[in-house]
Amino acid sequence: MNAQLTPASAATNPELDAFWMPFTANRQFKAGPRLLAKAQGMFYWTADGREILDGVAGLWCVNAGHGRREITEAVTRQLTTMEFAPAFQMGHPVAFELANRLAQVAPPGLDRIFFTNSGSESVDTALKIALAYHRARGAGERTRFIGREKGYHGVGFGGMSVGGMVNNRKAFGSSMLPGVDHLPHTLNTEHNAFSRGLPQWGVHLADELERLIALHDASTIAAVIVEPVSGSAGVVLPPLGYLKRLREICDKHGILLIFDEVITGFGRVGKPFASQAFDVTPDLITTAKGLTNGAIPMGAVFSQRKIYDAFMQGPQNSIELFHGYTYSAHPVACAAALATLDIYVKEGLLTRAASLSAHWENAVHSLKGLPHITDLRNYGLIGAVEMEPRPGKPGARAFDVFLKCFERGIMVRQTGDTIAMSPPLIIEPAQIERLVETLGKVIRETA
Ligand code: PXG
Repeated sequence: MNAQLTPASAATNPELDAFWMPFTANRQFKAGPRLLAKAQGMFYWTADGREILDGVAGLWCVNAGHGRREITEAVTRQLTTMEFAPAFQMGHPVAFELANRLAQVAPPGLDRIFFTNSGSESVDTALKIALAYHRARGAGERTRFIGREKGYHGVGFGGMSVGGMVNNRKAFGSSMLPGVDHLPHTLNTEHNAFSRGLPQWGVHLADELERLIALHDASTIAAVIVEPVSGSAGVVLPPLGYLKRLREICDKHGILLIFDEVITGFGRVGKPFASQAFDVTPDLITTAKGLTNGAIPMGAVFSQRKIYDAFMQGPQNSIELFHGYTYSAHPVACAAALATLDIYVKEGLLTRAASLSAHWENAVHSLKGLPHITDLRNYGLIGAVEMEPRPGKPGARAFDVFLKCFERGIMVRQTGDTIAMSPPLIIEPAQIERLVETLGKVIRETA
């Protein structure tokens, strides 16, 4: 670690200038940087040696905890054997092995896997597959997408367009996909504040899809894309029965249903995928993050076999889908994902959140009554604390809580006036206590 990059000297440190940081208040950060230098298990350590309990699995990705030796070894082995191989008109065994393994944990029927390098790429890939699928079946006029307010589907032009987080859209003017409409979001603190688990109220919000279909006509709509549980917008849960209702409406009108499981995939909600937890099977699932435990960038789109099969026509030597990335099925990423899956299966991590969720729920809801808390939400190993905004300063209160939490040795996420938590799935009950108690103390102090 470069000694010059310590927080004490960083305020005027020109070494911090060149990195244009993503989704970050660059000037605020560079005036008082929060530098992480090391990680193991449930913890990070800062550049100046402080231990930080990881309450967000990095960014919802390090599900098996940090520093997993098996992943390091698999990556090292693959790098020394073959660091790269093209996946265009060529193949390598690790990619096929990984796809087969993923097909085994996928919800029924979603056993055709397209590899990408991130959640954003997975989303753009799924949207393109949806368009091309309809076209391949003679329904090329199905070009519209329906997303949802507060949805987050990454930052590509496709994902941004179907997404519904205003700040992620407004600087980019009209440069959105045409023909996109949005369902209303399902966050309602008037009816559902302090719900434990899924909110009871709001299944009727799915019927808004019928309204949008009536407006645009089903024959123009390719797909509906939603996160089963949205994370980035501050943890928005589906009301009981809501996702099933969406599925029914899509089926009725021949519209594909895409679940964006970039955060819910790989055990976050107590089953391998949220699709299984909610017992709703979409046509396409987008994933990334937990796929490789965050160790190497990788994403994957899970497709119903019927969709893949619809492409397998025409001359044998013609390319069926004109889409892919240089690093699709990168061998090192594949090796990381295989080692990650081994850990998940061996340690029962794809379902561990289910056994911890009652404890987690009680811990999160123990914060009820603290100053300025307007809602608490939880599902699987996801939790959110919603705070009343300071007058005229949206986001300021939760940002202060986030900063102070870091000083006190826990890492949480702030979005708007919501604090979100999504710890590694290896978290122990005593660490849940520590996380939530520290957060509670900070909230009291910040009041
Ligand atoms: N879809 C969903 C549902 C996501 O949550 C993406 C797509 C994009 O993935 P990439 O790999 O392109 O970033 C995401 C990303 C947060 C947070 O704190 C969430 C994400 C990213 C960064 C922060 O909630 N999700």
